[in-house]
Amino acid sequence: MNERIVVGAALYDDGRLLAARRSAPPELAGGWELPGGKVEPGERCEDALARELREELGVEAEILERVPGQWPLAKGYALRVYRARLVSGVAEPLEDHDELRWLAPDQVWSVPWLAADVPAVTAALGQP
Ligand code: 9L3
Ligand code: MG
Repeated sequence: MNERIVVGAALYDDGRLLAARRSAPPELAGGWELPGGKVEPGERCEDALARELREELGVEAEILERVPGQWPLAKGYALRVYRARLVSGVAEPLEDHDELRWLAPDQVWSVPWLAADVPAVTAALGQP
């Protein structure tokens, strides 16, 4: 069976974690997520994530280690998360998001994360 994988980034800069508010689709709009997207056929997860961060945020990021675990999404997809480090660029909501926030450690739970992202963020925080 084909694995339908969505990759998300626990993207850090200066100790802060990036949260992105979705603007689409309607059922997810307003929810906050770790930015990322679908892995294309034949694409490495790390390459897909770097591509998505370029497309969605306009930044270059170094993709670091995978956060252990995998979390179910709609339509048979599963979310995998990698820690990542901002290398260059200023993150902007170019695609699929209408707001970004860099969250200090004590602010991480100040946004309403999408349900699927709550366990993923929890797991990502477990690896400081
Ligand atoms: N999704 C959930 N949490 C995330 C990401 C990156 C994606 N952190 C869900 C939203 C969509 C699906 O995965 O239903 C595909 O994501 P995208 O390609 O629309 O970003
Ligand atoms: Mg996306």
